[in-house]
Amino acid sequence: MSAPSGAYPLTPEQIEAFRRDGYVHLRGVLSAAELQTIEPDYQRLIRGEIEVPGKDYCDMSGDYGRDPEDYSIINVMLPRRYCPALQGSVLEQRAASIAAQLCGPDMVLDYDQLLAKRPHKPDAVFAWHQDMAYWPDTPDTRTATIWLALDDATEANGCMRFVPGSHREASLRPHHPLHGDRSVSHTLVTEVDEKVDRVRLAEIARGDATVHSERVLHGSGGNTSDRWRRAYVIAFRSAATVAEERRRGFTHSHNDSGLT
Ligand SMILES: O=C(O)CCC(=O)C(=O)O
Repeated sequence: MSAPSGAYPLTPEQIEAFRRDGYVHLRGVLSAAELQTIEPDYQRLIRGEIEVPGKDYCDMSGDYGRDPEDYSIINVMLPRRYCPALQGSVLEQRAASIAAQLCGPDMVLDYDQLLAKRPHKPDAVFAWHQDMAYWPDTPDTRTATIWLALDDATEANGCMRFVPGSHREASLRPHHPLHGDRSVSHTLVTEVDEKVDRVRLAEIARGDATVHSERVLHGSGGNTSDRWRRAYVIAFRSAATVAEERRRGFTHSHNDSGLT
């Protein structure tokens, strides 16, 4: 058997879908065998068996005060920092290949994140938002965020949902902190009116990924099923943008002193 390749060649139709809709669904980004190379570390991180300091281990649906046993959306920020064994994984290689084809050869890994919804958690809702609302304003905003499904993601367990084309709106929508104050919870939320905004569910299989841009409206519903909904997120931005973020002290850690 040949060694796993880091490349994931995209079709012109997939590149066009990303440009038109602000996101694209890619099938079979990792095989069953490749998923098994990252899953044990993923599990150790979400179970709290690898130390993740402060607010980088939190609940994206609740406030920072929640007991970890009660987290509905377990969020691990920057897993590759706290678990260096993940660095250079086949997922990182595929994600880099995808990002370069969608956004250009100067894309570099900006941050990674694990988002695991526990079964039977109807409140595991990831609020509607545009990623750019979370980030500093920089001249070059190009972003490819790879969202890999470790479980089949369905409406019942809280798959991603998007408003296709919303990345082309003239300005970002207004966002406000979900729990009133960013020191209480990192989460921001904006309004989506499902009577006006056309919402599309991204029901995808284990090993598939969606890739979204920095401005497309997205979020996800609660988990009413008896299964986990686990995702591994890796975001790529231009080398110049990442350098500018770091210059401003912005690392995507929830422990950064200034949150935006
Ligand atoms: O996993 C989710 O439900 C939301 C993820 C998300 O908003 C993101 O990766 O930008």
